[in-house]
Amino acid sequence: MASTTFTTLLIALGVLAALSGGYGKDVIVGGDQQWTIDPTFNYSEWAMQTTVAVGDNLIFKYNSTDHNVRSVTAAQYESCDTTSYIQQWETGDDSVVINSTSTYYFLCSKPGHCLYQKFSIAVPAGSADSPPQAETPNASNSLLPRLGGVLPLSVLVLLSAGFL
Ligand SMILES: [Cu+2]
Repeated sequence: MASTTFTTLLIALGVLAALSGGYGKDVIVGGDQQWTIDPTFNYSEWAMQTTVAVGDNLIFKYNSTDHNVRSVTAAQYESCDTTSYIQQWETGDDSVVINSTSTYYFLCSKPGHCLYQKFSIAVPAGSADSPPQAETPNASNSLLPRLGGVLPLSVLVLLSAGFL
């Protein structure tokens, strides 16, 4: 019985560790709307209501024949300049890793799309290390992807508990 209690404790600790950070969350750009052109959907508003931290992934889902994703400079973003870009994605299911605390600028470079299909998102300094405050608004969204991190950890804990 004592070892069962101990195993349970280990699993609880593992779950706690997985939930408390270290695992970036996946954020689907536009939510259910995904990445498309729709004059009634404001991506800037979506971005303002979305919290991202270093280590998170922005997931762009779209029809790759109709749209693409570009990260651009602030000036290119403001003027919808599509002559150049920092980076481009075009698979239709792209994962963009947030790897620095800065403001990211995204747009679709298909003709005319930038008018509605663009947003900037600020990644606040220190957001990767300040857990509760930055995470609260997305707590329900971030839980599911993180369960992926809990499973392997629990298996590890179970395995090691078997050798005790
Ligand atoms: Cu587009």
